[in-house]
Amino acid sequence: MTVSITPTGGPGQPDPSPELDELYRGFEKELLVPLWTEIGDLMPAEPRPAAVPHTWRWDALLPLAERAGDLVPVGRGGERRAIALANPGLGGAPYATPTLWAAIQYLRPRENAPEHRHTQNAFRFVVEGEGVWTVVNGDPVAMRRGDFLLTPGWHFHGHHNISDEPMAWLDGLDIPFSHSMGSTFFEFGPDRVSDTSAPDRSRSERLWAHPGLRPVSHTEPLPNSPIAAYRWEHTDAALADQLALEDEGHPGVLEPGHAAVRFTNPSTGGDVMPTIRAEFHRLRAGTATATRREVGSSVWQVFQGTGTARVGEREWRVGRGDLFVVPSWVPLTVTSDGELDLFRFSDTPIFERLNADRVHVEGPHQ
Ligand code: 1HN
Repeated sequence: MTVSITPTGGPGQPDPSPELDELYRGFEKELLVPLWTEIGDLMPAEPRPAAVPHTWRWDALLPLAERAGDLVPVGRGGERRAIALANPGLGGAPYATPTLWAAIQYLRPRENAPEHRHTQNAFRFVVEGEGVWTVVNGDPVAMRRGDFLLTPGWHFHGHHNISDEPMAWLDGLDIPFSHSMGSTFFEFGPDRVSDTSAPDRSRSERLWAHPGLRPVSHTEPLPNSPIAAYRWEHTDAALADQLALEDEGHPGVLEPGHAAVRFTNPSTGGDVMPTIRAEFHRLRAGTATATRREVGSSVWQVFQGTGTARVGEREWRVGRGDLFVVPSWVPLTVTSDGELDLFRFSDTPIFERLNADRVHVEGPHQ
């Protein structure tokens, strides 16, 4: 590894001279870099993320995942048939953003993906299909369309498909964050998921997923939500009720025509996991959101409906399953055609914890 110092000239910079060149070669030899040649890049007036706005089409992802299903086995070693979104601004790394991993994972009929655990936090979101159970610390959890499922860090987990149909879903993890911070641990579990029972509800849901009720045996705050699956019927009802309340003249929606809910940890009321925020948004037909910019990055997936996503200078028509990335501080506006449902996850809890979060909202563009 070498460093290379380039005089930048301009205000506050020393005049070029042979002595200055010699000083800079001395710095390079000792692996030293002065602030004054780097400050413009290191301290921009506002965030200048390396990640760029980008979209991935479900219609392109799914056939490739199916083909991977034909050609690539699932088992010990590779662990998962997961195919990551690589942001074009991040040098080919399998990272959607500098902190977040997003992948399509594919499991064929009767396949069984081995158990392991890692310190990265993970979730699944199901845009279509059913038939897979993910077993999290021994608790079998059904995966069905619209469900949001948690695998917090250091929980053993494996997946198995009990059905005659393949299933694809979205995986989200904080892998890039963990990798760049050097905080990753990983451990193999059994080579196959051994509990292949297929209960309708997980034990975690039976204990924790009753509205506004927590077991009195567990009153301490937990670092991760103990709810392994947030079911679509609850998310859908919460969004529908927000819009119905708006119709009746009562508050609750995020902004006119825009209902939004956040998945929370019932033991704290905070985010589901320490590094990942997850939300669901519903826009009435013909609604434009305000234009928001936020510190931290997010990934969105259209669940149903069609509309337009404008991210910075980019604009795409998006529909079911399509994913798009919003880098830090890049403005986002979403506009619906008919009713539009979107799942969103972000790294915001990291920045909130570090007191580095900022949000800027520009008036609605209705
Ligand atoms: C993992 O364990 C899963 O459990 C998905 O489904 C994606 C990417 C990197 C490392 C572990 C899963 C992963 C992963």
